[in-house]
Order: sequence, then structure tokens, then C-alpha cells
Amino acid sequence: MPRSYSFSHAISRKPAQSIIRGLRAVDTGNPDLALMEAHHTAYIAALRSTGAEVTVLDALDAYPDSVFVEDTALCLPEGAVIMRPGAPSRLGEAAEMEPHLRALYSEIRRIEGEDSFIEGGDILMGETEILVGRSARTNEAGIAELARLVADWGQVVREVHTPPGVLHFKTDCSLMDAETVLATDRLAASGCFTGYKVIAVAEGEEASANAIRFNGIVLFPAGFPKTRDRLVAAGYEVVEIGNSECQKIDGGMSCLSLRFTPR
Ligand code: CIR
Repeated sequence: MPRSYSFSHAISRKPAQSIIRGLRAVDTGNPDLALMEAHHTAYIAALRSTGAEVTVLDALDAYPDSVFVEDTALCLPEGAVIMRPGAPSRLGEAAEMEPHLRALYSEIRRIEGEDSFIEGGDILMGETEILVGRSARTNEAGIAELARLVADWGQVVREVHTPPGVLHFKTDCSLMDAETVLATDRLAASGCFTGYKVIAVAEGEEASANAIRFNGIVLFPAGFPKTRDRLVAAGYEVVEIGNSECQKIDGGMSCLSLRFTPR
């Protein structure tokens, strides 16, 4: 089974009331919690429709961005690595995730260097390599520490660059299958996807680049018809999920879950 998109498990966390204080690059208004909860419920149902076991954790009001669990860990077949988020308000979220991963994995490692910062949104797990984008949240030391931690699991880390002004590497791309990525032109132009087939996000629909391939389906944000049609034409089964509220605080499909198959 391809490790890059076949998963037996996922973990998500309900959005907290404090979500209105979520970090954002540009203020376009606060998310509506009730609508976000409805979108979140549809998202969980889509994950579960593939047969995966999905754990939904309780909301964590102390951390406004804690619904974005992807940033707290990297989950590989051999074990999980607890991240060190570069956003100071999010550092504590990683420790909150650790016990839940311990329940499913026998091996847990941690990014610990005081100067090391890395968030899961900057990590694209491919079939034979792990791409990590250097960004405002993820630095060279964090990437080097991750590479050291996973080397004896046979995992290869390749450092790439998140475009300036873009929150995370995966804000601008998603893996569709072992050979194929969905990506914005601005990211693909950096040359980081040489060797991959690239499906381009339609012009003006850049906010749809963050999707997830999860078992047989692609969870894709609603409201981006040109890019959706490109994925459908390429043969993917696309399930559209509302993302208007997460988008106000720079979140998308990948941020809302950790996806994995523990060995
Ligand atoms: C943040 O700025 O950290 C949150 N408002 C959004 C995090 C999105 N996470 C992700 O792309 N993995």
C-alpha cells in the first residue's frame, strides 16, 4: 500500500471557542464557530467514509489554533516525531498531542533543540522522500534535526523552500499520489517538483492548493471549480468540504488532521 496516501488512522481536534483569536496573515474577519463546526463534521465524515479509524479530540481553548493538529507532529510508519512549532502561541500544542500518539505508536521522538523550529504544515510526505519547506515557521535547524531523527528509519528528508509570504509549504501544494502533486504555479516554478507530475492550481484559485489525498478520495475545499475539474479529469474522486472559516485563519484540508498507519 502506498504510504503517502493510504492510511488506517487519523487524529483531528474540534475547534475551540478561542478560534476567533487564531493567527492570520491578513484580517478578513473572525471565523464563525458554528459554521466551522459544521465543516469539521463533514471533514471527519469524509475521512471515516474511507474506513479509517478517526479519533476526534476535545477542543483546547487555551490554544486558539489547536484545531490545526497537523502542525504538532509528523507521523511515519515507524514512529511519530513531535514538532516544535515556530509560532510561540502554538508551541504548547505539540506536548498536548504526544499522549494521543503514544497510545497508537510504540516509538515517539521529539524535536528538542532550543533553536529548532518546524511545523507539520511545511512537511509533504512523499512515497520515497519527505519534502520540508523552510518558512517563517520552519528553520534550517528544525529541518536538520528532523533529518537526523528519522535517518535510522530509512527516511530521506529533502529541504525545499516555502515561497515568501506563504504560511506553509503545503499551503501551496498537496500530494495526489506517489508520482503526482497539485501545486500553485509560484511553488512549482521553484523547481522542487522535478520528477513529479504536477497538476497546476487554476489562476485565481491559489487557496485550493491545500487538499489531501486520503485513501480513495481527495478532500478538496469547496468553491474552486476550475481546479476541482482538473482533478476530476485526472481521475481523482473529489469530495468538496467547506473551508470558508478555516481559510480566514490560513487553514485548510491538510491542517485539520494527522494521517498515518502505525506499524
Ligand atoms: C497558524 O497561523 O498557525 C494557523 N492560523 C493556521 C495553521 C495552518 N496549518 C497548516 O497549514 N498545517
